[in-house]
Amino acid sequence: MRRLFLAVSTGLLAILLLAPPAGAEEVQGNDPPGDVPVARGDLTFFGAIHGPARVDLRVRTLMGGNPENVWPNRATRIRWRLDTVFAAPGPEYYADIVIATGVDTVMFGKVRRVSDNHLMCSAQNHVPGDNTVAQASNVYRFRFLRGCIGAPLRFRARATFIWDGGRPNVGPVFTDFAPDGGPTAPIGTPA
Ligand SMILES: [Ca+2]
Repeated sequence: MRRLFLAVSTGLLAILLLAPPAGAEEVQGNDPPGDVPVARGDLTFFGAIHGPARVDLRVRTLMGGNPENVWPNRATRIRWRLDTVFAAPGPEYYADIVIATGVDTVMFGKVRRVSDNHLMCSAQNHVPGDNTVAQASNVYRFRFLRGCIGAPLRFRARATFIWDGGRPNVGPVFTDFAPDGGPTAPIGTPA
């Protein structure tokens, strides 16, 4: 069983790290380990792909795990800040990976418009569809239709891991940015 699980897990990881499709533009980079004191909230890599149909966002962390099992609360999240109107300061959209607790704890991906917090698109772990969210080992991926962020010609992206160590909104919160200096260069329109 252990060997089977490992094979499945490795296969999923390979899918998560696939090269961008033809006609897609990708920006990626590394982030230093150890710049926040929580290994599971410590970004070491980010990659954002602007594909012909979808935006594909991936991060790696120093230590991985299924958020449904290892994230402490609903305030802890991976937050992508997506800038689609460069003349206006700040991001126009957030693409978040979060957990929600009902009968079970479930990982969700949610795209929200910053101006009014409107939910543009969502995805649920293990549920196939136009928009998907997935985790394998220490890779976290959120993939969604371009229309979820208004189908811009270009966007700039910045990943954030927000780790809330205590009860939500109580106690220390550790935030790791990638890139550190600000959002990426514009990621161009698909060919
Ligand atoms: Ca880091």
